[in-house]
Amino acid sequence: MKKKPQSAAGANRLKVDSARMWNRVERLATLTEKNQPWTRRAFTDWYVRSRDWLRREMDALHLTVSIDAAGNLSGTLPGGEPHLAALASGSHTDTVPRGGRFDGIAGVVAALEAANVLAEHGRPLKRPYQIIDFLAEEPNAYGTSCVGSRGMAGELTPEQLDYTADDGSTLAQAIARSGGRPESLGAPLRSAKDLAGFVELHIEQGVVLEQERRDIGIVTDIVGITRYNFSLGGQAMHAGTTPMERRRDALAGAAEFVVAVEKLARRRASADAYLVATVGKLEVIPNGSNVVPGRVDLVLEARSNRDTVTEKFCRDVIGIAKECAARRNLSLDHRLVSQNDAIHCDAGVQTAIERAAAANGCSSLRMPSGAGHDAAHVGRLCPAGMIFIPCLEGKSHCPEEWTDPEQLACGAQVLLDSIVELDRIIE
Ligand code: HGY
Ligand code: MN
Ligand code: MN
Repeated sequence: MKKKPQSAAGANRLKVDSARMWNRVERLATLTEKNQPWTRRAFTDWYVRSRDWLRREMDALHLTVSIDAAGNLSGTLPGGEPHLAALASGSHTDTVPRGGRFDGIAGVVAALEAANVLAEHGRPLKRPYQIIDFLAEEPNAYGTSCVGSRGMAGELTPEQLDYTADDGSTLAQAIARSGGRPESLGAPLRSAKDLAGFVELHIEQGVVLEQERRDIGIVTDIVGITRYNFSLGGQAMHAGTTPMERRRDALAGAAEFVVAVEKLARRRASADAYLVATVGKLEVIPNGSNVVPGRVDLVLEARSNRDTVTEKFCRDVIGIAKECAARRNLSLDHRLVSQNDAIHCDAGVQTAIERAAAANGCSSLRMPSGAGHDAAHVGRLCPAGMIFIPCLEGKSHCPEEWTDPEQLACGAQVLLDSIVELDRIIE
């Protein structure tokens, strides 16, 4: 990022409206599957309704609203020099099953608030400012997470676009249903020519800021995430009449595999290589209490800030699966679902965030992200960074997820001031 000399970054005259933001958080929280708070899965009716609401909010601010080929919904506020590359902020509004009200949503609401304040002051930026709601950030019926931001970065593969959900539709069809143009995907949709910088606000989804009593996390790195589907095949049999030695129990094999994955991840995690591995999704077929499990489908994900560590871990885990299946006379299929490398956040963006936090009297801390984010993909197109705000006891991906209105307002003010600062210093 080419920058002008930094001047004293005083807190600027533009102030976010905390109550207005909180109203938007509460409005979005009503758009959820009933009796499963909070569940708004990508590509479902509730998700379509939440995007319709967001589009109306953008229209009300007279933003130029569009959906790109990857299905990302964006609103653009013109700048004083419209030919300049835009500055952008955003996140996602889809949730995990029975997730929270802030994961992704806080970033979209804060980005919208920045547009709201800028619009109220009649274009105080040189550059266009864009708010983006990225399509399907969470893993969904089509396997791949970060669908919209991967698509924007030109990272969606033909195999991922062909991935077929249980209802027989493909990811490409789901993107088209969301207003995208999957036939135009493949190359990056944006470049530094039209995107000068990107900042994403997100709840930390961890306990560091709360324990360190800091207001703002300045994200230094975002982990890479690799996801595999594994399918172990045995033989469904009567649970009462099949002696133990005659079984090919797919779930017993899967259980041994999952414990081995956990043990290996504990051994491989180290001070200089963050590594976590999880089997969070597992399906037993036919899943009857009196049937020896005939098949198990599971998803394994591994994350690290060092790509070579993830690669070796996944290779070794596949070896463990093959050995376990052979010993138990089970069949084994495995398939790579998605993979993205770790990314370093732009140093100039980190500095702008740090200065904006200081100008607002907010304490801050530089830290890595163990969660994946859309910024990890946008960061392959332009200088990108992230602002973390604390969340209660680090809880996330659960209904107990919480951040205070004051914490959200503090983060949104730092976001706005970072955007203003970047507009000033990027040449
Ligand atoms: O899974 C993640 O890291 C993100 O919350 N989708
Ligand atoms: Mn999430
Ligand atoms: Mn998220």
